[in-house]
Amino acid sequence: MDKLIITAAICGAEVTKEQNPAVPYTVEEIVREARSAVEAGAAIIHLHVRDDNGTPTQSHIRFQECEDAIYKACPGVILIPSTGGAVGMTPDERLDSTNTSPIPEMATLDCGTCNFGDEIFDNTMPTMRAFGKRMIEKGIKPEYECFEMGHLDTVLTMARKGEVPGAPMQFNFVLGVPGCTPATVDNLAWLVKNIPAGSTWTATGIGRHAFPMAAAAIVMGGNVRVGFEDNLNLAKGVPAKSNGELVAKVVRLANELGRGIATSEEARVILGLKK
Ligand code: KMH
Ligand code: ZN
Repeated sequence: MDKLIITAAICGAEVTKEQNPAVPYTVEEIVREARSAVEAGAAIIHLHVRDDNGTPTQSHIRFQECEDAIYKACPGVILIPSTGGAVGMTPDERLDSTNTSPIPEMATLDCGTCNFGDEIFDNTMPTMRAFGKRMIEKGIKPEYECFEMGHLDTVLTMARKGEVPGAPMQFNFVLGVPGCTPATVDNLAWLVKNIPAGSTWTATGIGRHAFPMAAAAIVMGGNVRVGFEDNLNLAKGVPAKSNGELVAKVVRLANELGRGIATSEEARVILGLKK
């Protein structure tokens, strides 16, 4: 089994300091959280950015500022900027995060429309085709985010038609978003069973499902995402003081279960970013 790649989703677009004061908004706070996650064992940072007042933005200028500062603090880390942004943003607005220099190695590509709590996360076929075209043109490897079982079939069909980048594909199964596919081992196993041979995958459990999904992924040979975007607590009623604390808990689980932790360079090889 390959070493475990841990992704830290340090910020997200929805969570606030009112929910957990360690949620980062400013560039300095984002760097602090990225550093804590990388020092704890994360190979990848999934990045959303905010204005200083906490408002989510997809401005490439803000992404550039944050990415430059993160690379300086955490040399060699893999960054996966979000093209999901926040619910309600336009496709053009969302894609602006890919206009940084250097061009991102990877970016998320969300694989279908779904409920998202009380809202709708809109990912129409034309939107996804536009995102796929951009990533093919720019040589960006997508992380295919599936929130629903049907999202997998959607993106596999698009890949067969050449509308999104193909093999080797990296999937992130985000399970437990209210209104979407529940975070169960059965659901995760079905998704994993149906990905093409040679693909890689990550499991993300939302809220209280974060660590059960992490444990499942560790033993199933997948990879794990944790972070404030998905879960604010280290345990029931215990807010995490940093993203690093969430990553450290995954490292402890992996150690107990005998799975080594990948560095960013090792993750690049596992993900096919580097031969
Ligand atoms: N903020 C969510 C609506 C992504 O990063 O690509 C979508 C999201 C997915 O976070
Ligand atoms: Zn995200």
